[in-house]
Amino acid sequence: MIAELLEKFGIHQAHSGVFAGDWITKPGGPEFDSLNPSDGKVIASVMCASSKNYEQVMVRAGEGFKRWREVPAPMRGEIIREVGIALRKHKKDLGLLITLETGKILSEGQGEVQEMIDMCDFATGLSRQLHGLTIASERKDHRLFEQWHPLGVVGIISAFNFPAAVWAWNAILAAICGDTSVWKPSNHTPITSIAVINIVASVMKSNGYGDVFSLCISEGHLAAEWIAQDKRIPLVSATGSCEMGRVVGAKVSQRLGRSLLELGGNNAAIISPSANIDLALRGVLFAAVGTAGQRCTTLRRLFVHDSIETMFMEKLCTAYGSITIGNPWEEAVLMGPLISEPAVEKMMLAIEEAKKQGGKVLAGGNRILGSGNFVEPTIILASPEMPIMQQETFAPILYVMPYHHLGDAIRFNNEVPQGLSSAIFTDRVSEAEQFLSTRGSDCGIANVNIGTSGAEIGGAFGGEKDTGGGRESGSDCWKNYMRRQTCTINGSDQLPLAQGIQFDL
Ligand code: UN1
Repeated sequence: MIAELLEKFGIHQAHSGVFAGDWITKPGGPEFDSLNPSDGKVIASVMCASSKNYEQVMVRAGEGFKRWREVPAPMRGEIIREVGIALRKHKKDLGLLITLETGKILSEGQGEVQEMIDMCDFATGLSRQLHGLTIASERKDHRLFEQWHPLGVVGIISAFNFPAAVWAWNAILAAICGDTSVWKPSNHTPITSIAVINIVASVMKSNGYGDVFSLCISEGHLAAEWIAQDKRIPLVSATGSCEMGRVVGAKVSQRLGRSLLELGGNNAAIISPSANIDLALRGVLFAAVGTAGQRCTTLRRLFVHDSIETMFMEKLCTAYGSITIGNPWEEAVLMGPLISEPAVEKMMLAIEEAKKQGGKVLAGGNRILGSGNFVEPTIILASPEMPIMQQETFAPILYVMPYHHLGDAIRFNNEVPQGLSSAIFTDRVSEAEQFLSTRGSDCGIANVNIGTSGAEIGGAFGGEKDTGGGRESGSDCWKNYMRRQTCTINGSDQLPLAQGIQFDL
């Protein structure tokens, strides 16, 4: 089954992890294995880039940029439309591969490919809308306007949990904008990145632009460092932990490059006494347990009004007890494994630490013995003052806290370093509005009667504070991938100066 799936993507036992318009068949770096988190077995191995191979990638990406930027944007859109069609054809298999390598359930694996397809459709439409403003000039017969030009080679550093969709947010938008990109994926999910490149490269090649999307898998973080330090890369988009973002952001800003950071979240939801309880339960369950708690948007903190706390928590604990945990390839399974053994250890350490700080485990709390990185989804009764509340543990741990005044719950929501996603469940307009007001949630995403995760691609995605401030995917995020040029044309035979300055001889 696995061998057949790999065969469909042309992946053999040891595949090159370096694509520079073509696969570099024998790259100079070491080889490593991608492990199936459900059983610890090797899926396939990958050959890494040496610094010399990285140079080859950058040279091709740079040359590719010079040709690609000349293609009119709507024509680029036509080609990206074909990429979307190819992804539709491979949706089932690519989704299965994502499930295999990340451990996310079947439906989420398919959803991730859908997110890529949505990006292609969005970008195709956008290809006719990369427009700038015309601004009234203060000078007679002058025309003041903005135009947007392609930026160059964009660096993309992505995480294991969305090994394909987050690449698409960045690479597809970058391509529509006339940029080429070099991708350093997570070393937990190299096979998915090879499959993605295989799908898109065949479309790009048949259109004569095979070097728009490149890939550089390295030993450890090496390629991320190469990208962060590389002056030829005007924009580095990085998704991952706050620690990673601090290092990458500092390196990129040191050379005065731009970075687009989408880092950790520590997302909260508030359950008001007026909430539709069934809806809130379903929203909380998907946000806290979906993807085994390994989304940056995962619900980590829950503030429940004290008047409904006992009832709500009973229902939630019952629901947790009925989650089917197991091999994500099986239809009925709702929660697969964590990505790695160290991830399980981190979760167990966090639970121990929470207990020391006064937390009480209400559900779950254990690893599941046997092969694979399986754990029980966990609920811990906590209080906002516990230091562990400030930190993101990338695992299905939900801290629950009662509140009395909505103002307090909003304050707790905001009193963490991260600022990605937030939600309130309420049927009272005044509560929803308070949550969305300037005194409300300080996060980049604020939802009403929807959980914290599962954003559509049409909106701008990202968050404030330690989440890094970047915005990716929909809305006007394309502007990140272009350079803005302000132009003034004097159509008169006079030379009036702005601000009324006189400078005559
Ligand atoms: C991430 O976890 O890095 O909103 C991205 C969501 C998904 C994207 C998550 N569309 O949960």
